[in-house]
Amino acid sequence: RHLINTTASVSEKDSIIRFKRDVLNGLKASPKELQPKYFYDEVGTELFRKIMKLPEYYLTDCELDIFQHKTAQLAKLITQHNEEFDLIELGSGDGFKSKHLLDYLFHSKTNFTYMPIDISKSALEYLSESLNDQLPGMEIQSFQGEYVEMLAEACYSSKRRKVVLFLGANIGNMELPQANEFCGELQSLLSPKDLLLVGFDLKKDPKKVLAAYNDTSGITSQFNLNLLERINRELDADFVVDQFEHYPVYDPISGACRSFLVSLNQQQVCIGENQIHFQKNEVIQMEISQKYDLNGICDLAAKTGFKTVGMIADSNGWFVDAIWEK
Ligand code: AVI
Repeated sequence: RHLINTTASVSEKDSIIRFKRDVLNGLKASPKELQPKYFYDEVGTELFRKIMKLPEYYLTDCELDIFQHKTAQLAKLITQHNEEFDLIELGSGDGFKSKHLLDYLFHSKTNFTYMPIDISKSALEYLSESLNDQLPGMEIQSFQGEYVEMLAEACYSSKRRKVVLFLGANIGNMELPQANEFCGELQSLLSPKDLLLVGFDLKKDPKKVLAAYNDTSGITSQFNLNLLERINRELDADFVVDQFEHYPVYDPISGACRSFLVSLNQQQVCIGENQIHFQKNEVIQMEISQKYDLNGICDLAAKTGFKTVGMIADSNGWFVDAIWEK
């Protein structure tokens, strides 16, 4: 029987309070910043689906290539101890990559429960429904909320070995010290022999990287600007969105690809009872998409208490899924 139940971390009212607090703190800071986790309301989730289909946005195709064509290799690595396990996915989205692995495991009669965690309620609903159709009988328990909080919940309800998936180069949306801290937190929630599989986008031709965040059809620009629209919708604000312009940059040495919104004029924005002032050309830092090299990945594992047990790359060698054991 299909088991779907969703645990949510905070009430809708609390999440609005957190959103407002983070937005105001970010816009009162210098330089101004907004947190990329807030991109993913319903409109943003839909725009990100479009980004993943863009010809310039190679990341998704690369990781899909791994999940589609190296499924047996992946499955072998994660089922190595031949025990039942819980497969927890952080930031599952619509799960279209992991579905290849789920399908493989399900049809090879592996005993596991799939536990997707996502900030987006609509993505989780869509995922549960589609899995219900495609893999009827697979056990699913979903968790809506922030990664670490919900992973703690998932670990609390899991009584078996755990395999945690963190795909899509989501780790790239953290600054390096934050990624260290995050992996350390995951490590402390896991038990010896549990696994963590992390997707990393690799450093490559800088033009290729930059183009992925500067598509000619302007979807990535809309994706960034949607956060201002979301603030207008949810926090009673009055951003004039066409007074801001998307500006991405890539530094091939550090591997940091960053996106900014530039204020095209001096302007004043109200967010509820708060006023935020923008100088002409002042920027809001929106997102980092960090690119790694193999040494950086092994370093991160070692520093946070993991042993690298596998690295699977796509056929171009642009992206890797690293498998780490606690
Ligand atoms: C979700 N994350 C890994 C994407 C990335 O590539 O950093 C988000 C994104 N931002 C702009 N395009 C895609």
